[in-house]
Amino acid sequence: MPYMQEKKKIIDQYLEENLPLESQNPSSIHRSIRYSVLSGGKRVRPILTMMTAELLGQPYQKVLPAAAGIELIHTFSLVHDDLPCMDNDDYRRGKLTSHKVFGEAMAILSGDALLVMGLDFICRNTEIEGVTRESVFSVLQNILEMLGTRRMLGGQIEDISWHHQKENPDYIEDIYLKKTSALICASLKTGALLLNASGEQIEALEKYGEKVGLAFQITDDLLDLQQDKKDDRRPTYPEIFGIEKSKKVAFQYCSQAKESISSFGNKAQLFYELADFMVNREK
Ligand code: GRG
Repeated sequence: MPYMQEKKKIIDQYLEENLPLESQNPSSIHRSIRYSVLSGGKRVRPILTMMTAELLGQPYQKVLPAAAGIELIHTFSLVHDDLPCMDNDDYRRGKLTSHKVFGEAMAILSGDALLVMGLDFICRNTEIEGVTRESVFSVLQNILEMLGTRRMLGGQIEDISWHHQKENPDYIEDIYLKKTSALICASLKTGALLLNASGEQIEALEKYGEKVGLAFQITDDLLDLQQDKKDDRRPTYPEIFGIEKSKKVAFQYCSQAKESISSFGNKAQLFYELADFMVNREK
């Protein structure tokens, strides 16, 4: 999707220029932060924030600091998810994981720093002309709700305390809504809140985020299975329900996502394309 490539470049450049330099003290943590952030992520979440601004007829520059902040928060969750006490992964985005390169203590601390820095970047959105402090406060409230024990953190807790009698689609999808859809919804709602979208517009974007998040996570599981990447904690969606059913369900969520946003008419074209990208991607 050329639109995604173009926006990815913008967000990569913003991060490159706004993250503390390695030479800045304490340089060890800044080195590990830059290693994890500037390592080729798809930037789906900040792209969604920028897309929301454009959907509302506003320039993406109005939401850029907050969009970058969300990418930092996402990176924090990946660094902690990869730790030996969680997923115990050696590779992320095709490179050694943070704890493999910098050690466990530094990976924990750089995750912590990324969360704090992400919230700080969101606060910097008050410096953008036309964006009110009140709207930034609402964004922070929403992000904190989406990260908390009833959403992303709670989803991660359920994921690590998995037991087999819970192998039913509703239960797994509830975990996915929390650990994956929540931050995707927050990315969309951030753009909407900063630019004063209406209640109905916010509701449509949140529905889209929930469905697209489910499609995205089930596709993630399918890609892991294809690459023979095992999850030691629990069987993944396709391992329980089979590859064919998982693909079918992912496509169903993709079309439900598109339906949820149809009230925007032709202006939502990129959102339809992004939903398709979520289920057709190869990484
Ligand atoms: C929220 C306070 C708080 C703690 C975090 C560790 C943790 C608790 C949550 C982890 C949640 C997690 C890793 C969810 C998986 C989400 C997911 C699909 C990640 C992959 O996203 P991509 O494909 O990755 O967008 P790239 O590399 O492209 O950025």
